[in-house]
Amino acid sequence: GSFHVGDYGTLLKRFCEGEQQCYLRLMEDSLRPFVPAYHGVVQRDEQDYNMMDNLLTHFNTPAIMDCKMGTRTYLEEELVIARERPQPRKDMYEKMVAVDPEAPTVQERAQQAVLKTRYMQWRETLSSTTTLGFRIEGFRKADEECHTNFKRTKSREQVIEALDNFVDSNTTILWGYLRRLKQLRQVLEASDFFKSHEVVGSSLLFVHDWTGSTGVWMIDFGKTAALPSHLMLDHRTPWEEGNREDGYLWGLDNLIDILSNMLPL
Ligand code: 4IP
Ligand code: MN
Repeated sequence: GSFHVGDYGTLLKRFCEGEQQCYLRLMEDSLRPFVPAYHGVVQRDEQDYNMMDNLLTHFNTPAIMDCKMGTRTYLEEELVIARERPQPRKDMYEKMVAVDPEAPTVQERAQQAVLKTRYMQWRETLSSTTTLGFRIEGFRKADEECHTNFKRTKSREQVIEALDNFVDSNTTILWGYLRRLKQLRQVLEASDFFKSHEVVGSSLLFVHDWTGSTGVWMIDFGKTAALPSHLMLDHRTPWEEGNREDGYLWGLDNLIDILSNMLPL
């Protein structure tokens, strides 16, 4: 995989320059408490890695969940490339028919391949990404297998069922997550980093354990891109090609609303 557990509570993630730039800026931003601390680049067996805090260190056999945020999961520049130099992908065709044999078009079936942007859009509308602005990618509860069967988890009811399963209906844990997400929203709304970046394919990592500790952090900035200096995003305006909006805050609003409604009044 692209991860290794490093020494002294750190994590090594395969080096990506764009992600490094994000972490360097995030360490100077008000969002710092909501991302893993960044410790620079290290080399292992000829491969470079970004070194960061392992967020699980201070938990006791934690449960973890990855929610991919935003209404769009590919970059605008990937759309441009798809039009100028289309590169149909057989691996994505295979992933598509494995979930829904009816999904490919006649032309895609003939090629046995789909464009990446087409695959990503299909994943967005099959899941809750388009309708809620986030999707559950997977979770693992303490001493359990990973649950990653959420490609078709789309409706509000399906999302609630999955979240309730993840927290074992524990309202203390739910309160902890809700409080933290509301703090995150406040900080995001004022963050210089957030205003000036298109945040695509980034996840929120949820962590809790049986002691009742909870935490949520922003992770995965491989497709988070700095905007031209004249442009700023509000992360709620619907995306139209060219405006670079990502729907991140709209998705967070929906997630907060859903968790609030799962709690007794
Ligand atoms: C994956 O699709 C995820 O969207 C990956 O995003 C994406 O990586 C992969 O693109 C794509 O195949 P499934 O989740 O349906 O398997 P993430 O890394 O956030 O999970 P990118 O490169 O877009 O980050 P390819 O091009 O790496 O295959
Ligand atoms: Mn991810």
